[in-house]
Amino acid sequence: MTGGEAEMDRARRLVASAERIVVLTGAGVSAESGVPTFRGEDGLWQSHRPEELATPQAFRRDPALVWSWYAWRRERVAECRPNEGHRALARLALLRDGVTLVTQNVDGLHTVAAEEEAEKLGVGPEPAIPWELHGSVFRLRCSSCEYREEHRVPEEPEPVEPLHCPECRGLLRPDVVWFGEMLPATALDGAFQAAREADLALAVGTSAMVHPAASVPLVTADAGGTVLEVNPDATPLSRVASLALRGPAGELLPELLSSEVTPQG
Ligand code: BJW
Ligand code: ZN
Repeated sequence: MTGGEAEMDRARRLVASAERIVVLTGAGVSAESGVPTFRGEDGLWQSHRPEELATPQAFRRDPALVWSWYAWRRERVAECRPNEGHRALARLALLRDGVTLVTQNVDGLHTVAAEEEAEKLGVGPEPAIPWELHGSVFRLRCSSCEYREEHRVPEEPEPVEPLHCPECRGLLRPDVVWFGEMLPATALDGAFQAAREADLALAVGTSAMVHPAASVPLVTADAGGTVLEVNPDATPLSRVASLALRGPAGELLPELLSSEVTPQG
């Protein structure tokens, strides 16, 4: 057995022996679907400054700039499909009890995978729908009131200026979480409760730089659980991880989870 095979074998045993698993994903899980990451060599932050685009101050300063950047990303993401990594995680959550998916991604690809894999298995998708800690580019919310709406890519080109709220005429904005903003309370509570109860945290494709999301696996570790990382590169989580599988999630997750996600009998 090579080093890589021995590690995969250990990782598979960790998954098999865990009663409750919390999975935290980041942009890397969608990289093989064609969604750009944030901090890598080809990441979005190489060509865009986060503080000019992903803060409430940026939106107040130049709403049209922020609006059009998200319209561009929404169009790009709408063309992407879940990869084998999303699908393996969806099947894990659908076929085993005690699995909670938590994502920082705003691309909705875990939900598409949940719906498509659930349909193949003839079950409901709910157990594989993730807690979305940073929102979704496919929803808008009002910057002044509580109004929210679904927002798919329109047939016509997107307007270049933000739309207005039908209830209060305030500016609509993407329903994502910018730096300095609170995360949605229900998702945050769901994620951290799962993290406290889990005996295994699987951290996939996240640089683990952005808190509080990056604390999810740390909470599991603090409660005595094990952390398993899937990422081509080391991250701040690597020091608490019992094991790291180094490589792309779209290849490693199906291998890691194959015995879990193949329906028996
Ligand atoms: C692969 C791969 C392959 C490649 N397979 N892997 C504690 C300490 C210091 C600062 C803070 C702290 N707590 C809070 C803060 C402040 C701040 C923060 O964390 N700052 C740090 C950056 C220093 N946090 C916040 O502001 C948060 N809010 C908050 O704390 O509110 C509290 C509050 C209290 C009281 C009043 C008010 C507020 C909010 C954070 C919101 C983050 N938003 C963004 C944008 C979302 C919308 C959008 O998409 O535009 O979320 S930023 C961006 O980073 C996005 C991501 O979800 C997030 C994480 O990035 P992720 O997913 O890890 O991606 P990358 O690109 O960083 O990494 C990709 C990884 O994949 C790499 O490791 C690759 O190696 C790997 N990879 N290919 C597997 N094929
Ligand atoms: Zn409003």
